[in-house]
Amino acid sequence: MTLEERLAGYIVEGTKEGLYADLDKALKAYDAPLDIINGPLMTGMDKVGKLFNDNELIVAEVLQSAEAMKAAVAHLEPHMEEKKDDRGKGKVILATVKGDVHDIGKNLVEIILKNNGFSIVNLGIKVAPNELISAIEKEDPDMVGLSGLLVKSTQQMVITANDLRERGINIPILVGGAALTRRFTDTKIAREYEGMVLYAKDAMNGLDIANKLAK
Ligand code: B1M
Repeated sequence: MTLEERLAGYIVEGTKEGLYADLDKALKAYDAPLDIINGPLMTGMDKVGKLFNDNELIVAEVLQSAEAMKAAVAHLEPHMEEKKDDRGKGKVILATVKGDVHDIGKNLVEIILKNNGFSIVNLGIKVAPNELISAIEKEDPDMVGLSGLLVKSTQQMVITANDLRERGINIPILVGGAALTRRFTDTKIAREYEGMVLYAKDAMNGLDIANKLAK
């Protein structure tokens, strides 16, 4: 088996045995740690999603895959280049929306933004609009980042945007997650909001957008 196949395999099998040694090999073989995440590890996660969809995996097994993915990302994080001369680009509040527990993508966004000069307040998962509003009023962030992977989470983002607008909040909102599209963002979420709503297809795209806003 190739290194790529083994790395994807750890995620599919939900095992950490051998994972760290192979990640260290990958760190030498790849240009950047993020390429390992976006490459073989995501290939493994996509396979998990397909197997789960076809009823070939149960939730408990997917949870183990998620644990393996989190362990891999945690192992790679210290190797990500930190742009130390680039501090103080602004504060971002991150949350997975109400009703949704998926947080691997959101936490990846946190790592990438943090390593590129943003200060992050991560509210965690299943964050209701009122919780988000309280945090915005307390923290006074420059941007809010919402994540959600379920189809119903896209609707929850519409509700959240509406609640923020009703509260008079209009800071930029960055949205991302597998079930979301740019079209849905522009036609459904942005319509409910006064300020900007920006769609990010992945964490790096989220960084590009945050960087543009910080200028
Ligand atoms: Co769930 N799950 N899950 N799951 N799960 C999906 C999303 C699903 C597509 C699987 C499938 O059926 N094929 C499906 C959703 C169906 C739908 O609505 N369309 C699904 C389902 C059905 C469910 C449950 C309902 C299952 C059940 O209980 N019967 C349940 C829901 C619970 C709930 O939320 N209320 C559930 C539970 C779980 C676990 C807990 C077991 C686990 C999550 C563990 C965790 O996150 N701590 C889990 C997992 C792991 C998945 C899959 C397999 C992988 C998700 C993942 O972590 N990907 C997923 C299938 C899939 O996506 N292939 C699936 C890796 C991660 C890095 O990618 O989060 O997409 P992702 O982030 C990407 C981009 O989306 C983007 O950047 C990242 C890449 O750089 N991005 C942002 C994300 N957020 C962003 C925010 C931004 C910017 C970019 O700015 C703020």
